[in-house]
Amino acid sequence: MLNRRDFFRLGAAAVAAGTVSKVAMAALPEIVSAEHAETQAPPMPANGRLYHPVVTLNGWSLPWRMRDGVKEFHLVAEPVVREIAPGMQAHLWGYNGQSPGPTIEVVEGDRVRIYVTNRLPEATSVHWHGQRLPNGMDGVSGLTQPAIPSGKTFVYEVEAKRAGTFMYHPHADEMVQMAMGMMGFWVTHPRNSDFMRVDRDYVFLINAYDIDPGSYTPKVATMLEHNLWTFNSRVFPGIAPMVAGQNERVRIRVGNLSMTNHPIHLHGHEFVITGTDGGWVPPAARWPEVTADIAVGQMRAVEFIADAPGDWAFHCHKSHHTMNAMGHQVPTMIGVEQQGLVDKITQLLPNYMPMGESGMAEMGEMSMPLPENTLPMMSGKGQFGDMHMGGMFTTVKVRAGLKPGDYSDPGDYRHPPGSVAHEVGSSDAPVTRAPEDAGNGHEVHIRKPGGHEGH
Ligand SMILES: [Cu+2]
Repeated sequence: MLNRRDFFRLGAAAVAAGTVSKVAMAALPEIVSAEHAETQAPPMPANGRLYHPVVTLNGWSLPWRMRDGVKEFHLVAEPVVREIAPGMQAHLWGYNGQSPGPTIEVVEGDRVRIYVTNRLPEATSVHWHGQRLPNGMDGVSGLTQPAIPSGKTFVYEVEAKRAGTFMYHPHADEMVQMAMGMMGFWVTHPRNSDFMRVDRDYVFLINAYDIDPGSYTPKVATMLEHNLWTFNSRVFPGIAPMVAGQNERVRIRVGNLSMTNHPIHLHGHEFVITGTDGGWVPPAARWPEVTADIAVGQMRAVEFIADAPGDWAFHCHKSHHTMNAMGHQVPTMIGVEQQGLVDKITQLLPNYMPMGESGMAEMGEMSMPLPENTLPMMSGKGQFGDMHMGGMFTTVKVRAGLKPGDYSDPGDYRHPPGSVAHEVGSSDAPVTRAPEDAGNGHEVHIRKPGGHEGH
């Protein structure tokens, strides 16, 4: 966790490079960029109505300028280099230095003016997904406005009509621009800052990329067979943990702008769905879940009391989505002896990625050569060893005694003595056959065949 101030760079030099005249640009709000993918601690609002800011996972919120009672933001659509996880960078398109773009936070009733400068090589627009606004501010190029040409700045003016959770993304060459990472989060906080108050309020977007091992730019025509399944354009182990003090009320808001649904699963707690793109769910209509399936174009806000200390897994339940770059045409190699062949094959095919012969867990151990700028298919070390995870996986770290507003990683959970699953003395333990199978009602002890060490 780094202070957001460390990352702000006033973009005066970059502004001058655009085709908008310096005189016109001088009237625009300054351009603020983020240069790193670290989660930036949320500041309290500097002016305007009070609200309790959200924490954008591996992201940040865009500062505004207050002018004549209007909150003015400046988004810049531009090519960016995003670190997907340590060891891999992707050449994406995004906003203000990163993909996804910064989170926009306003309060119900705010008048909002958003300048959008296009530094992409093609026209774009911004659609404010889920908002009540004048039709001409809806951002659908061709339908509600001309597209924003390269080098030009357009302005959107809206009133934040409804509190809730929203997203923004282009509605111009959408397939390409969203596959390249153009999207962001928008939160309209309730006018009464105590309404639906929580202690921690996390937000992130679900997205996905198809970047061949050894390359940097997503293949934009891929519809489903992506090889990087991401939360806010990050994969495990690059996704920040969500920390919570014990017994705090936690909200996690997830928007899905990928091309398939994602059943998002939390360990160790039950949650309720308190919000969708359409608004807050009335208390009587909420039901408990441990997995929320989030369809394409949907947003879900889930809430729970973080009453169980620990490092709890939080992930997409599609097991292929908790892995990193892998070919999807790979043969199953379980049982095939290949260790001696790898070096010879690599001489012929430098990008060859051997697949496991006793399952795929060994893929995480990096004993095999990888092309440059490629993450292992699954990796991540926990305090007890390899985790064999990648993609859409992170943790909710619940600790007693965390200070409000402290979002730093508390490290590994220290388990109370005797509370961790452990090996028992013998793998030849007797197995008790169920009474109905035993015929005469007596317990029958069967030895397990082989007597191998079990996993
Ligand atoms: Cu998924």
